[in-house]
Amino acid sequence: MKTPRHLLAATVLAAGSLFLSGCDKPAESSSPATESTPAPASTPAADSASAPAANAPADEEAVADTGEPKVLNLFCWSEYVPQAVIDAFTKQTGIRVNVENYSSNEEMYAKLLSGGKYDLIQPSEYAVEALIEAGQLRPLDKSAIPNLKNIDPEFLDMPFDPDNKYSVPWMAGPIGIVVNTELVQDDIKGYKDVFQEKFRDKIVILDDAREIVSWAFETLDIPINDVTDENLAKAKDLLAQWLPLVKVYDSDSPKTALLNGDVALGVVWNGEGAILTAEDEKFKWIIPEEGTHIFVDSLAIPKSAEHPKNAELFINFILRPKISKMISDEFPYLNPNLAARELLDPDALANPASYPSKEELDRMDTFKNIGDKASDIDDLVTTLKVQ
Ligand code: N2P
Repeated sequence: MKTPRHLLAATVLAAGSLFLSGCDKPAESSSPATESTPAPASTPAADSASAPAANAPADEEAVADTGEPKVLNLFCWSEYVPQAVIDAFTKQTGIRVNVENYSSNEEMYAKLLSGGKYDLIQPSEYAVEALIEAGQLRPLDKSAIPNLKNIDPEFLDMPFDPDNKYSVPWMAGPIGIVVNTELVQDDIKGYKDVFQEKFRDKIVILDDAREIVSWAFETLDIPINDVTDENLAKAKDLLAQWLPLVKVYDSDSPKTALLNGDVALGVVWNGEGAILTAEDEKFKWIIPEEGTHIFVDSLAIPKSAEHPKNAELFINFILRPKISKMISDEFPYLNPNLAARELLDPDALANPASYPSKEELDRMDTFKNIGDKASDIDDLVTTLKVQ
């Protein structure tokens, strides 16, 4: 039976050198991380940073002083890194974390290559692949990340980053459908059931061009990485029917429109689906029968990072079982940290949105870097959205 690793092992690295055209020319303007997360008043002084906080909510493992200025510029997906985890890190290390969020890999890639100064980023598998090909990542010092041992071997040594030279898995999961069964009585099985005229203005979907096109490909039985002009033209015809039906595009918190009752159906990240189904049993999670893919999001350090050792300290910190559990408790994606999973509530582990069955995983593909075809996808969806 296939597992995520086997699925990924079956993929072939794409040859494209650009992730999104137009992003290859670094500009003068930079996008520094915001300083919206000042150190709390109780932040320990630099010389006491190696002492664990007295009331730390997590492991009491000692923390080394990296010798770098006490700053970490973190550029991460929205709704993915709990503030409590950042606060615990600052409390234990004295390192202030500046957080800037993004809503797509393409946004992250463009800002990084435009000169953004970030110490740690959170790319998905195809973005890791693109960044490695572009020479934008810094090799990890594994001796600073002993907690890597906690990660499920199935999520290590994946084809997008053999031997985890540059990246450490954060969370993973598929995209799926959420239905408010109080508002929709139909038996929804796949995308074709969601995108129907009768559900016009009752649908929320991710605001992510690569995702949206992949759903059309899956419906048309086209491999999700086979992004040719011909296949994009086929997808365009289908998306021209689908997208006018959508009420809300939201990659940050698609659950909100469903919780508010603004919409009745969604195509969302698995963590969002898990929150909804745990919140109210009227929400049902469905793996689309046409197919879906599994994303594997990682932490990685840009080549241009000014505080790479602080970044490695953060990576090792979040790999602690209790810290990783804090992440899962707030953002219930598929956690590849086996030591953390042992600490999770049985209900959390039984949530089918967070943890798909082997049979479901068996059918999931993964995105690969498609080079400058990414800009064709972006253009296609942008055009159709304003129709
Ligand atoms: C979290 C977004 C998940 C990213 N808000 C999926 N690659």
